[in-house]
Amino acid sequence: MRVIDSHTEGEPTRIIVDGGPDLGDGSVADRALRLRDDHSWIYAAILSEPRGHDAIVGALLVPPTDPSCVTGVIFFNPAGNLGMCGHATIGLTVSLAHMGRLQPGTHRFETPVGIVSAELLDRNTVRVTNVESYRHQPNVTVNVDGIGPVSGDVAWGGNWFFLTEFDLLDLNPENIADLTLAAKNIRAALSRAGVTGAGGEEIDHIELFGAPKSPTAQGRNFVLCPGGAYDRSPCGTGCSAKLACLAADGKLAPGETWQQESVIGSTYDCNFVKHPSGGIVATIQGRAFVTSEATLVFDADDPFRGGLCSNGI
Ligand code: PYC
Repeated sequence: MRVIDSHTEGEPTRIIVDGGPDLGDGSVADRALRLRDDHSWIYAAILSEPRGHDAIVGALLVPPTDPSCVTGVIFFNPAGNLGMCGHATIGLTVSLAHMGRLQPGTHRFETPVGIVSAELLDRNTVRVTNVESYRHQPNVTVNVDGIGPVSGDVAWGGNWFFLTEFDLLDLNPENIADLTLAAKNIRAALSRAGVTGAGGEEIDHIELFGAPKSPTAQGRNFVLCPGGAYDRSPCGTGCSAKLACLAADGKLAPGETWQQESVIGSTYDCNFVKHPSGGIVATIQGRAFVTSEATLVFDADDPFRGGLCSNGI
């Protein structure tokens, strides 16, 4: 299996360019379900140890159903499928350009949750226009183990997020273990309380906000992804969810720039336009760099050829 690796503002992406499973026909959403139901071995085999680690997001390219799209793409991490992925869309665009498959300009990608576009501004810089984002529920309070009551908003940015201001810990790399535990406890509290996204969908991303360190940024975040990894980048779908909440509160105007800083200090420049259905359409600009082009080998004699799960077995 041939892959190309990149990182976007610190967060890694591994794109399968050849040798991935054949998911047949149908919408990209249907084929994403087929990946989950019939080929879930791919999550650990490609992303987890010994070939990778928990933070990597994978991207499987599939033929698009919409001919205006360069490709269909299904994003996943070691815990399963993602709806959309902002950092991986930036990584995908830069990687396809690196391979000579894309030129500077605007390109469309078909994801399970809708069509997104990516403008390649230079060999590393991409501006992604996401699917519609919206706030689903404002000011939800849950009782969190080890913390007590925590209030925040539930919003859609291509994945489901719970977003909360967090002042119990500084959002810096030294606190990542404690931030991860706090975010996992918030996620468990939401699940216990039956708080979900629309249609009962699980809220699998938790986004904690604090004061920015850079004078040019408006906010800093820590994002827990499905499973146990945190996003090294400011999280494209998480920024989209954040902008939807800021727009709903009247705290950010269309076209105004919001610079979001990640827990490691990398940034995205974001803004939005209103969507006729009531939500917003966010654009996220960041940089990606190709880090390797590789062939993954699956040796029939290797007892761990299917990868290790995130708990090490
Ligand atoms: O950038 O949208 C994103 C993302 C989701 C999970 C990891 N990165």
